[in-house]
Amino acid sequence: MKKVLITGALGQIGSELVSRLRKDLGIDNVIATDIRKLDDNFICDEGIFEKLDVTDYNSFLKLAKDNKVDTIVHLAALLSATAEKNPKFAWDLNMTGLMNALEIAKELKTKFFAPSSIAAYGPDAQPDNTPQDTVMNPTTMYGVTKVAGELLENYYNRKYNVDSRSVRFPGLISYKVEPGGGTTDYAVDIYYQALLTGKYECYIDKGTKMDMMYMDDAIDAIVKLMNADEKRLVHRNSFNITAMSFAPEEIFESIKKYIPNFKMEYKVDPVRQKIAESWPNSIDDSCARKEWDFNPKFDLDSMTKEMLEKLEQKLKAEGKI
Ligand code: AKB
Repeated sequence: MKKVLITGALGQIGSELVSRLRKDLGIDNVIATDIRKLDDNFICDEGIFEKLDVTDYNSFLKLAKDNKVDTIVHLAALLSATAEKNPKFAWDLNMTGLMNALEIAKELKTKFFAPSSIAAYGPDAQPDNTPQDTVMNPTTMYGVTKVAGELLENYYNRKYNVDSRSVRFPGLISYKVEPGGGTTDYAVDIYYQALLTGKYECYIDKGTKMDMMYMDDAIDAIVKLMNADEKRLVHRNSFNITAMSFAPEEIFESIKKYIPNFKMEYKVDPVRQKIAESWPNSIDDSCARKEWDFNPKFDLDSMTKEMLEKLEQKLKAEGKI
């Protein structure tokens, strides 16, 4: 990776990946793009930013070509809960965007990364320690686009030799930019509410376990996979990766170690609860560990410590606490 174009760069992953790659590759070697305009939420605002609708093939191609990029990181997509509200739009955006991005990667011979998700699995998959290669059968539109996307990325690799690589991300937890429209978002909201109000109303039910990861580990994973020796990769699209698996009561207990008066009650949202129940409790990421040395650093308690410290600083700077 020498010069990278990132779509969805104002999102939760994008904003942190842009900062990291600008540090690694130089400020002018990361072209950040998003359908939204640049605003105060965009942390790394010094380098190149272009407005881009990923369903507009010609504009997408022109941007990649004019900037002579050698890597495309395609992050623009709707997440699970939003996709369930508008499945047709989710299919159109997630699949047309991905197909355009892959066509451009083929045309310009670039490397390629687009994330998949634990949402690629459905209720037929073994729920605990879910294997890398097994029955998927997702029951959400988001999951359907993720499985289709994985197959498409493998297809472009086999047929056109596109160097496509991907991971199945679990819920990602970070303090810089909030996620939007996901089922795992509660695990970010809970830290905000712990600091802002001291109480949290959880829309996911007690006992519902899902895989999660701190954003630093997620960004490291993208960089590590993209730099991995191709000869070691048995899999490509997509590797299971996880750092921890917990239910709401476990993250609540972890926060209580630092904020003893923190309170939580449950007000379950049936739509997001159903999505969460259709996903694994915990996935097996041994292939990623073996094939490209994936090795996350944060567990639940070390993440909670860091989240509360960093988020408190941020909320203070914004005058919110
Ligand atoms: C979501 O909840 O939709 C995402 C995901 C697990 O892909 N965070």
